[in-house]
Amino acid sequence: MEYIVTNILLDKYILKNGVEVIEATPSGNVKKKSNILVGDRVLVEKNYDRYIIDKLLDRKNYFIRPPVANVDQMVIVISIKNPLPDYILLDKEIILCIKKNITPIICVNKIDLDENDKEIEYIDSVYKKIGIEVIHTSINNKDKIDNLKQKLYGKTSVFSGNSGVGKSSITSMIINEDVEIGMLGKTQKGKHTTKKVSLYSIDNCSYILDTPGFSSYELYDISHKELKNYYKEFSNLKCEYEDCSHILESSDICEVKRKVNEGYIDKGRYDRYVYIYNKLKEEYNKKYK
Ligand SMILES: Nc1nc2c(ncn2[C@@H]2O[C@H](COP(=O)(O)OP(=O)(O)O)[C@@H](O)[C@H]2O)c(=O)[nH]1
Ligand SMILES: [Mg+2]
Ligand SMILES: [Zn+2]
Repeated sequence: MEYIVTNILLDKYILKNGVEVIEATPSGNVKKKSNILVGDRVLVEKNYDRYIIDKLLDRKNYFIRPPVANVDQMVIVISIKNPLPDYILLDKEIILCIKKNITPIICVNKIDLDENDKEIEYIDSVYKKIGIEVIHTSINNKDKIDNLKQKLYGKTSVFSGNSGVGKSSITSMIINEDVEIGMLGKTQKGKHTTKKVSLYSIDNCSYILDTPGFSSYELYDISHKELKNYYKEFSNLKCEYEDCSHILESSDICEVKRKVNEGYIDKGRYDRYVYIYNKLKEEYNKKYK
């Protein structure tokens, strides 16, 4: 039978299939070959009264920090104020999602603070245009949180976004349990806590990861030269040079630059592209020069 790994406690694996929860240990073979992660799908055999993990099924994706496999969705939480949106972080998370084959959903939170905020309009117009779903939430509005909850159905999701945007508040409403609200996340610099991650089960087929986000080091695997491939609004545009970085060339020969000048591509997205490009290039030069 197939199960999903929801917790790992030393050498014990807590597995779930629908309402059934069991405890299992990996066979010697599985243990030798691979490191089982939370989120993994495994096949289990019963040997007398013990459950043995016989096989680790192929993964859709996996991460090292936090150690988790088969993430379907990332709910990227942004608040319209307190704190203001961090658009560089948002764009980086989207790049990571594309790289790891994860569906991003942008969750604009704290809309109770100002329903007509200009940030809401900006996010709606720019990000829907590049094919990303945008939803609005407030922890004071149960219908809106329920709407988000429906989007999680049947999937394994992770919440991301900077500190204070409302990740813990939203997730505790979704799972009906207290998550540390108003506390600093566990990702402060220099504090590499070894806390094991686990999956919260919302119903019998939907899960959320109990730790926010992924460390940005995953992003730094991308070379600056490839970065443009992660921008949907650049695809199908033909610049004079095929390897155009869309940065140095003039708008006579760079179609992307022309579209920015004409207002078809959002200037903010483009400026952040240049910023992230330069950061990746710095990283690259540090490594290889
Ligand atoms: N007005 C308002 N405040 C919120 C909302 N969501 C969260 N907060 C507040 O924002 C602060 C940070 O929330 P928290 O869930 O800890 O954010 P996290 O750091 O992303 O986990 C807390 O004081 C929450 O009460 C919301 O929708 N509206
Ligand atoms: Mg939190
Ligand atoms: Zn170009």
